[in-house]
Amino acid sequence: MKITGFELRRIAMPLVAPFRTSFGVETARDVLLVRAATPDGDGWGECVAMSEPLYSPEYADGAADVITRFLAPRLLAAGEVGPLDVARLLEPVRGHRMAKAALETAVLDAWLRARGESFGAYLGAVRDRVPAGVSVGIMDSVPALLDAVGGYLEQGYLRIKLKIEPGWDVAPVRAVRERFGDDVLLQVDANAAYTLADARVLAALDDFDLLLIEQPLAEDDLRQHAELARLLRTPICLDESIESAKDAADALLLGACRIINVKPGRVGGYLEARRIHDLAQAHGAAVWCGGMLETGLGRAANVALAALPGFTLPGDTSASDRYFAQDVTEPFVLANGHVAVPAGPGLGVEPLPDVLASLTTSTTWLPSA
Ligand code: NPQ
Ligand code: MG
Repeated sequence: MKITGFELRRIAMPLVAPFRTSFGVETARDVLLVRAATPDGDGWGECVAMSEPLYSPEYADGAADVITRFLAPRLLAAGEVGPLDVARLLEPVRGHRMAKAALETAVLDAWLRARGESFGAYLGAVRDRVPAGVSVGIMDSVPALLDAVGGYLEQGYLRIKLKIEPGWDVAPVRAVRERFGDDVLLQVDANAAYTLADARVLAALDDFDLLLIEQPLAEDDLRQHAELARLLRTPICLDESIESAKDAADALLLGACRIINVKPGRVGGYLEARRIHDLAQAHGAAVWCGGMLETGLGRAANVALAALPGFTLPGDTSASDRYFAQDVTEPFVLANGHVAVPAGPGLGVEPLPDVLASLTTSTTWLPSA
């Protein structure tokens, strides 16, 4: 497949409510979209980097720069490029996995659309819908949190994830358990806000029958996570620490985690994400699909990935309206707590042209030479 050019498009999406984590508060999602243009049609990829480097070292302006100057030129100079070629062609450039993932996804989408095959079919999905979890931000008060969780449970979400940080951990978890009972699937995510010196607070969470504790310690604290795991009954799940299938193998064999949050952007794309799925399955470890406040484009691919057989826990694959009043595609909706896996070619969804135009803040065309 010959790529005639890439279009980089920045869009600004207001959030329905501020989303607070241990690293900051977001009120809008600043998204970098990549469109791969080919003679057989277009493909879309969404870069999940935030506007600031707070979740990981990548950020949207940096991703746009590295794509423009170093990544897109390698693909545009390569002649015939298929989805399996992208990672190899980009491998000489260190890091920048979210930027690489956006390009690979755009190429894969164009290639699958041309073949009439869906993301789910290509990746190996075995379900036509996936159970939906929801990530609940840090709130100003416990009553406000209970209102938010109650609303999500009423909508049908099948699993609740509470964002935690030092000072907002045991009390909110206890309050949610007391109000909503022991049957709610409940887990927490610290986004690396603790150190091993906080082991006693984290061990206090063992009383609440959580599915997992996500990324309690810093991203490069693999050994410390293994040590913490020996002090807790609750399984540790890693998110930020896992940037590749190699990292996943190291973490599982070290005992640093028993569960992995798979985010395709963080690990360099859907093909590497599938390798982590395969590796975890062989190891008997559970994986689930994380979320980065994706638009319908990124959400479509995530939902397809979450339909693979080893994704045995509900993911952060929420409905579009968890984050956005207006999505760039037809919205993903909850039906009995599940989200449908798109069945059409490629991502199976397309940007709504008028909506896309109204949200766009800049467009850059990168032509092949
Ligand atoms: C996580 N996501 O699992 C992330 C972190 C996160 C759904 O909890 C803008 C863009 C704001 C990406 C806030 C969820 C974000 C973001 C949090 C990602 O750790
Ligand atoms: Mg996380």
